[in-house]
Parts: sequence; structure tokens; C-alpha cells
Amino acid sequence: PAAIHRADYRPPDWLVPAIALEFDLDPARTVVRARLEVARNGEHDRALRLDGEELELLSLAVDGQAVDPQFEDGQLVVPLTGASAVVETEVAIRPQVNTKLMGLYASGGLLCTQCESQGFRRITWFPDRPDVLSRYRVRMSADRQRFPVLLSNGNPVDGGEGPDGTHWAQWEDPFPKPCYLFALVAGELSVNRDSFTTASGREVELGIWVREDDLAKTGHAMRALKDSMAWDERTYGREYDLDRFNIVAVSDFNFGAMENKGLNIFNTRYVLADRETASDADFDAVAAVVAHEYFHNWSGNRVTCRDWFQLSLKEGLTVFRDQSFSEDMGSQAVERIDQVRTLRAAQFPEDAGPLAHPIRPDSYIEITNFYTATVYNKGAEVIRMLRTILGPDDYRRGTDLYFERYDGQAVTCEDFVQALEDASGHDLTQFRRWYSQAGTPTIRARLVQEDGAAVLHLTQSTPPTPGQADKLPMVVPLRTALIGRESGREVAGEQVVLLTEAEQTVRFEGVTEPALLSINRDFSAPVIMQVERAAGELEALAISDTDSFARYEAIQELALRELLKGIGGGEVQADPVIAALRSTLLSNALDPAFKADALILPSETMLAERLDQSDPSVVHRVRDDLRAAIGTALRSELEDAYAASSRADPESLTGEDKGLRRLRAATLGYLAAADPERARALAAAQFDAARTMTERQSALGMLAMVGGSEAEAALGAFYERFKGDPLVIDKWFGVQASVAAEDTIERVEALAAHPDFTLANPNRLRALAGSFAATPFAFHRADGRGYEWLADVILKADAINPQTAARFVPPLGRWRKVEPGRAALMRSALERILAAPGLSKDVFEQASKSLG
Ligand code: B3K
Ligand code: ZN
Repeated sequence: PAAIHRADYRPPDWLVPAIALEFDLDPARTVVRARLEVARNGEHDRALRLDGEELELLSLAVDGQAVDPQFEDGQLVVPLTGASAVVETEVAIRPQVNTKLMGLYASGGLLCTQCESQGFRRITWFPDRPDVLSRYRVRMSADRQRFPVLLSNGNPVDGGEGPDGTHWAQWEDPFPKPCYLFALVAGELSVNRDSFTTASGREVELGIWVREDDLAKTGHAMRALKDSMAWDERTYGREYDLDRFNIVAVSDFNFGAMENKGLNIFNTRYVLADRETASDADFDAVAAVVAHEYFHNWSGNRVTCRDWFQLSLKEGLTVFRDQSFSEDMGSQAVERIDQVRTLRAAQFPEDAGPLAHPIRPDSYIEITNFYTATVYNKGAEVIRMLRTILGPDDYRRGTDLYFERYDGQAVTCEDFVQALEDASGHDLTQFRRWYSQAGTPTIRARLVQEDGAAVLHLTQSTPPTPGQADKLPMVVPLRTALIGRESGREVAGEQVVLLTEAEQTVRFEGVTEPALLSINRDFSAPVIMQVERAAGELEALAISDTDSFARYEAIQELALRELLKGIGGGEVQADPVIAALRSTLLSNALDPAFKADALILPSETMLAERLDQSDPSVVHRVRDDLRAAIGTALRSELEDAYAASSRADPESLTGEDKGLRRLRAATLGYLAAADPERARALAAAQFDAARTMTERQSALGMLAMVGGSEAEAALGAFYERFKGDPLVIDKWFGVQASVAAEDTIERVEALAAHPDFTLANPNRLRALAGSFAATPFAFHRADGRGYEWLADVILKADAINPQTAARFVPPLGRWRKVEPGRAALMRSALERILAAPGLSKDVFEQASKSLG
């Protein structure tokens, strides 16, 4: 398969200002009639070319005259003479057998669509690219019994009864949109209705559509939706623009959710939540995804992408917007720590591996592979840096200009940066490198004090990544403060140090007291910091840094330093880590969620990332030993914190109560590391008495980890209680696949044969294969059985759903970071995948690039 290059972009030859669609909906065979009003774009004599995939063409007409179809490279080629024409097609498609879950497909009795990135071509012949914007009129007809609800984008304008027990509905969307935002849903659905009045007084009817049994689980999503609508008015001045906003939940979905104009379609996982079945993390994820999709109405829909290389234009910006929303609704520090943890777990490894790409990629084989942590999460960090550099007011002026200037258009990342530049007067020339250079910069910092001043010496370098051997210096905004070693006060208040050169020094005048360097506060830049520190500095920062994130970071650094030493064969000094955690646990000033975060040591993945090569079992052992030492030394503090955390109110989702439950899980983890028997008793009791899914799930995870008859009993009880609830059964699979043990693969193989397991449901597949591959000690079993199992799953899943199958390839691509014995086994699993006949483009791209 050939790569597509960003540099080859050409504007479309033909535009489609309007399209009318008619669907005769039937899961077995749906007929789609499309009427495209096409207009020649510019001076040329090229034919109209339409994309299509798995379509049975029934008829084609131009300006009312039947035409014989011509095909070229899978496209339908329609020669046209005038400046405009009406092109009509009729096709048949088969939703029932659409296992790729792209285009129109069936899920649990519903019919629904997914078009981003290139699913619309599986519905009808169309120029399937985001820079062709059309007004949509959609008429759907279907059996009234089976499909009583018929939804599409925009507003309903008409409907009625048809022949043979059918009914129909017509919807119109007044806003021109790219076809990837088209959606329809048909089926038996119940609705949670509410309304929202916008700042300018528009009354919007809100609906969350689910299976009747799930209706009681939609309250949290509805609250989040209304909060998001109000937040976007307050924070970005963005108001909703249609009379209706609908969300539909479906169980078979390739990712989290989709921002179709006025008709968001969600994975049930990010809509449904109640105390019985959803953990605090699930509640938070529901709110964040609801907000994310809602925010796309402006950042993505009103202003969309010119081509798919610009994906971060909408995704980076929208992730940043949903992160800011979560920070405003909850605890800023705790949210930020979570964001950084995700970035380090998912994006840093990507940036350091064979699949590294800039947030605006230069080429792809299959665009679906580029919905990555780099485009999304690093993309969001880039927007955050822009806000830091411009300051909040200029940033807001910039986004206002961006939305105003480009409303209704398909634009580029460059256009966004230009709007910020124009509105603020800042020169962002060098900053643009964040869009073109891949790889995580490493910043080295050293503070020298002399003659009443402190001098900060900084250097930066970015490692080579595939296709980019040499890197230029980046613009790195580092929030920096100096903290008096004795006084604990800021002797130099926080300022943004803008590192732009390969080497740079910054002077802080009038600093006489010995000072501690607090740098990259609030994680102001997505970089790896390596600070040269004197003995005792991290220990001091861990208790005195005035920035919560930096304080967290000091504890992490302290642990990281010792763990890396241990992995390298040196002796681990547990005492400084223990002391920092003790004072954190005992502090009256810190909230429980922060304490819980501080307790979690750098992950095995993060440790492996910091080394050129490592043995996963050594990494695991060293980390586990430190956990055991901490658990033993802090036993009474941990027991106290564990006991005190039981006061969390099960009905409440405040930061305090969620924090207490998080602290409960973290302390239980340490007690288990020190004394598995004690933990088994505590976890069994916690499991039996659990009043929330948070407590139940963490107890179950702990029991599964320590094993024994209590574990089997709890797993059995959990299964029996929730066997009718697929989202909870996903947890049951996930918990067992996440046990960090060498024999987890055996359990995973058995679970893959469980009657509830299916490769066809992406949530279930992620619960088993995704959880397993994200558990390094289990996945990297020395005999390679984990790799072989994953390769088998990828190949089987590829025949069903390539997009989802390809998501499991990157863990095998980390072989360069793993000791040679396992690395060879990982490579041979990748080679076996590549040798398989009939491989999809999706898996081919990931596997071939991973072998490098
Ligand atoms: N825009 C969708 C993702 C579509 C993924 C297509 N492979 C969800 C989101 O980011 O909001
Ligand atoms: Zn998005």
C-alpha cells in the first residue's frame, strides 16, 4: 500500500454545496439514494471522482439522464461538461455484515453510522474528504416496530407513515459540513430529555438516547453536557447553534465517541454511569468525553480540517479544551497530574519509538492509525504552551479571531497559529517547530548561585525520530520559581522562562538565600527534565514546593532516581522516598487525591522509557521491592489512612470523596506489597462491604493480584452479579488481564475462550487484549507466549475489524527498549503478522513501521 503525503494536497476539483440522501433502512440490505449538487471548483477539465467502498451500485444519473458507470482506482469517474450538475446514485449496502463498524452498521438491534475518517464512502459515492462541505437533507424510512426512532443531524422537519408498516422522518442540517460529520441512528431507544438556554436566549432541546434499561444511567452525562455548554460560553464565548443536541449510546464502537453535528454517537462506556456499575474514574471519563465531543461543535465542526494531516487542529485543541474544563470543574492539580501520567504512559513511548510522528504528520498509509496520543495529547500540550506563552487574554483574543475568521471553513494548523499570531502580535515562527518535529525534547538544567544572583543554565536536545535525523531547538516555556532552602518561601516568584536556544542562561538577581530550583511547574512543557541537583534538594522540594504539580514531580523524581539505580544493579536507598511519602501521608494541608497520586511510583513503562534497554522482570522486581519497603516502613500510617478513607460518602462525587476512595486503593496496594496476607483479608472485607464500584473494583483487582480462594470467590461473585451488564463484564475481563504476574497469560488464554469473549466487540477486545498488553511484567513473559498470543489476536481481529486490530500492534513495536532475548521474540511476532496473507492496510502500516 502506498503512502499519502501532506505536501501533495490539492484543493478539490468539484464541490458539493448540497446533498439529499434517502435511506430505505434494513439491516440486511439498505438502499441509499443520493442526489449531489456538484459545482466545478476553479478552471479545469477534470472529471468528478467519487469515493466508494463495498457499495453495490444500482444506478447512476447525471442531470436526470442515466449514465454508464466508469471506475478507476476504485473511484467512480463521472465526466461532466458544465460548471455544475446534479449527480444521482442509488446503491445497496449491508449493515448487518459490516464488522468494521465504519459506515452504516448494526449494533444490538440499532442501526448507526460512523464516518470519521473515511466511513462515508461506505454509505454512498461521494468525494470523501473533509474540505468538501455540504448542506444535508436526509430522509430515512424503516420498519416502525423495529426502528421507532429515526435520528440524523440538525433539526427534524417532517415525517409520517409509509407503506407496509414503515414510517419515515426527514432531517435537515442548516450548517454545511464535511461528510465525516454525517450521522444517522435508527432503532428502539428511550430518551432522557432536558433543555439548555444559551446566553443569547436560544432554547436547545437536549436528548440522551439509550436502551430503555439504561435510562437511569444517563443523569451524569446530562449534567456534564449542560456544564459543558455553559463552560464553553464562559470560557471561549462559544454558543450552541442548533435547536437540538442529541447523544446516542451504542455498544459496538471503535473508539470513545463521535462529534457528528447535532447527533453525537457514543460508546456506551462514555455515557452510562451509576454508583452500582461505574467507578469514579468512569464517571470522570463520561464527563470528559461528553465535554470533548460537545466542544468539537466549534473546534472541529464549525471550523474543520482541510485534510487529515491537520487532525490535531481539531483534536489537540479539543483535548486541551476538555482538559481545561475538567480542571475547572474539579481539582486543578489532580487533573494535571492525571493528564501528565497519561501523556507519559502513552505519548512519550510513542515519541521515542518506531511510530513517532509530529502532531501534524507528513505522511500516512492509513489515517486511522494517526488518531494517536501524539496528535491528541501532545497536540493538547502544544495548545497549552501557546496559552502559556501568550497569556490567557491574548490566547482568548486569538481563539476568538480563529473562530470568527474561519467559521464554516476547512483549514490548517498553520491557520490556527496565524490567528493567534495576528491577534496577539507574538512571533510564533520558531514555535511552529512543535508542529513539524517529532520526539520528546530533553532539557538539562543546573542552578548556580554566586554574588547574590542565581544563574540557571539550560540546554535542550531532541533525539532523532524516523525520517528526522537532525532536530532544531524548540521554544520551551518553563514555568520556574526559586524556593528558599531554609525559608521554604519563593525567593524568586514564578515566571515563564522561554528557552529557545540549544543552550541558554537566565539570571535571577537578588537571590541571597540558597535556593531550590522548581522548574517546569504545572508541567508547562511536554519535555523530559534532567536537573542536576545537590544532595537533599529533591527531598526538600518534595515537602516544600509551592506548586502542587512540582511537588508531586519531586517525589516522582526521588523514586525514579532510586529505581533507575536499582535497575542498573545499584543499591536502592528507600529512606528518602519513604520520608517524602510519610510527610505527604501525614500532611493536613494536602487533599487525599493528591496523596494518592503521590503514592503511585513511576510506572514500569515509564521506567523502561528512561533506559536504552531493560529487562521487564528486573524493572518489575526493583519497583515491587521498593513498594514492599515503603509498605513495611509506613505500615501504620498506611493502615490509618486506609481506615480513615472509609469515611468517603458513597453517594458523593466531590473531589474529597473521590480522593478518599483513590487513597483507599493506593494504600491498600502498599499494604499488599508489604504483606499479601493482610491485604487479602482487607480486600476481601472491602469487596464484601463495597458500596461503590470504585471500592469493589479496586478490591477485586487486589484480590486477583494476590490470588487464592478469596480471589476466585470474588471473581465468581462479581461475574454472577453483573453478568447482564457488558460494561461491568469488561471490567471483569480487564481486572484479570491486568494482574502483574508471569502466569497471567494462562488466565488470558482461558478468558479468550470464555463464552462472553468476542473479537467483534471493541470494548471486550480492549478489556482483554488491551489490558494485558498494558501490563508489562505479564506481557513480557520471557518465553514470548504473551507476544504470540497478541499476534494471534491481531490477525484474527484484523479479518473482522482492521482499525481496532491495528491498535494492538504498537506494544510489540517497543522491542528496541527490551533486552535482546525478548526483543527477538517481539520481532518474530511482528514478522509473523507481516507475513500473513490478506493483511489490512491498517495492520500492515503499524507492523511494518514497528519492525523499522
Ligand atoms: N473524532 C472522533 C474520533 C474518530 C476516530 C476515527 N478513527 C472522536 C473524537 O476525537 O472526539
Ligand atoms: Zn476529538
